[in-house]
Amino acid sequence: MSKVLITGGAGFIGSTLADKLVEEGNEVVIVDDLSMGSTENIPQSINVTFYEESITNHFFMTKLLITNNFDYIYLLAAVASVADSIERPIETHAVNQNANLNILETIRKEKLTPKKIVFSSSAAVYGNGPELPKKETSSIDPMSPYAIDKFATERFMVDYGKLYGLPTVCTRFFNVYGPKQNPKSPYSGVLSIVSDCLVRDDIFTLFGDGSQTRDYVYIDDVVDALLILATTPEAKNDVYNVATGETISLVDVIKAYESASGRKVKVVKKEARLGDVQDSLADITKLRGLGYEPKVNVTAGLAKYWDALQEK
Ligand code: UD2
Repeated sequence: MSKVLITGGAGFIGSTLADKLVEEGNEVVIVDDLSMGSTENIPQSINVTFYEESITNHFFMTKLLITNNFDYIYLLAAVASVADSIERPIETHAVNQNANLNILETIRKEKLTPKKIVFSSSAAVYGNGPELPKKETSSIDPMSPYAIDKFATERFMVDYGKLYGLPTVCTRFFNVYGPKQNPKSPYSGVLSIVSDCLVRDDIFTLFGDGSQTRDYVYIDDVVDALLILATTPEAKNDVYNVATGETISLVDVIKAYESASGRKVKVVKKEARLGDVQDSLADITKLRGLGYEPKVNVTAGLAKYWDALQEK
């Protein structure tokens, strides 16, 4: 049994990871300010402790880290909105970078001994470069405060490893989807918005012509990737794409969702969003080298997603 900290553990990815870790008999501590997450997502178990706190509360975080000396630390808390970071760059910087740096500093200064610190970064760091698929060595071009903070924090993670010997690893998530993803913001993952429209019979606004492609990765594969990265000692002080290595256009993914749900999506078209990336696709050779293999293709993933929504 390991003692695990998940920041952002009430959110979409963090809470699904928590489900899995609890199922495997681990003790899980969650810190989440509920800005995007929800207590409903958190697994009900005596092995879960939940603190409603922001990771920017340095005093709280420092004390928590020292008292627990966690085996594994997953840093998933973030203001995960590019638009928000453009509106409020200083506030989002405090969460997306400074709070994580404080965690690293506490671990270093207090000589804590986690087996792994996993930081969640984003495909946003690649920006709009033409090279496809994106390899971890592809050029990066962070185009928003969000992407800048993700990239800079990756560097802190990697270099805290090299400078001070902390075992860190970073994930560059592509388009993660699945149950528990919060559709409430217009900048939420598109498949959570489509799901919400299907459930409520609302109209879905499609930005652009629908030909834009993404590498949509199902949440269960993402949880697998996180566990592999945490428990593989060679995955250290490095960065990994987390995706499927497959791409599909927005119109096609909507069609696939219509087949999976047996419903029609009502679509209204609008101008493409400013700064929208046309195509995104990951090269996942590096993660595959650690034994990762995505198991859920888009057809299967959308069927699972729809089933989960029906159960709710
Ligand atoms: C993802 C990230 C974003 C940033 C970006 C970097 C998510 C949710 N977003 O944006 O934070 O890291 O990658 O490249 O992971 N769309 C619609 N209607 C809607 C919503 C979206 O047509 O109501 C379109 C949108 O314009 C885009 C596509 O769907 O072309 C996917 O949108 P998204 O926000 O899910 O993901 P993405 O890759 O643009």
